[in-house]
Amino acid sequence: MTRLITEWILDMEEGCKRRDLELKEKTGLSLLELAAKAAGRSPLELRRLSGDALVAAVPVTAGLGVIGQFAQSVAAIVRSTGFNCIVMEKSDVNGIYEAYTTGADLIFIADDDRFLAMNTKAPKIGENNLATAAGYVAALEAMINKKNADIKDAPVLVLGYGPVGRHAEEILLAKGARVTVFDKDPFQGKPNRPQDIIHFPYIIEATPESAWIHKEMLAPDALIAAPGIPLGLDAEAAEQFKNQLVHDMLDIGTATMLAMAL
Ligand code: PYL
Repeated sequence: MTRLITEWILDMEEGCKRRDLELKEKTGLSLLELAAKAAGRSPLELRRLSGDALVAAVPVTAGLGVIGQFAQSVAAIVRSTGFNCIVMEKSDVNGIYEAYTTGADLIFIADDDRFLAMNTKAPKIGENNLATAAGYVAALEAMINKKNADIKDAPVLVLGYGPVGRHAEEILLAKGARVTVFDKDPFQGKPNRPQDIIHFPYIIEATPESAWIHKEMLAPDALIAAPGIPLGLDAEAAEQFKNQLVHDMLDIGTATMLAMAL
């Protein structure tokens, strides 16, 4: 998993709104609608919950420590879906206690290994790898549906067999897609055939490699949902495919965690 850096999430407040509009254009769904779809919830139910739910983001100093603006970015994403979200001043266990005693219904916390949304009232939890995979598969499916096609029996290529890629494979198979996985690590037991990427119309790009996919490696009408950070497409490919590409640093994973855990 790539560790975020502050410069990638600095514009989260205003960036959220712009990305939400772009998501609606590409998928027909707002971030909240996409998260609800990914979590198997109804957007109306989530909107009803947003009226009185309180969400908290607690900075965590464990391991490599706090990432500047991480908790603030989580809060900005949660607020953009219509929920009230506070960033606790205290960190770690003290911050969790402060959030709990303030009455938070959901607490977002992340160390270097795990990013969670913990429900304080019910045994429900949002976990970022699973939520990101579900959110991006839902985005790919929505883009496919927008072209009057169906993900069932569709050939989908998953690039990268890490935690997100594995969850994406499982979710895609459950939807009846025909899944192929490429990974460059021979120990993952998956082939690595970059030259064959061009044969796939639908792609989940879940590698931590930056700018390794060039425009001539992609089918012209390819639809790409890219949870991997940094983005695997190089700048030229990202520009050429910008209307067929869904990618962000934190938004879809965080919103889907919220929908899964509330
Ligand atoms: C959750 C993100 C998505 C991609 N990589 C994951 C990452 O950067 N994890 C580390 C998060 C550390 C947060 C730090 C803080 O500011 O609370 N402990």
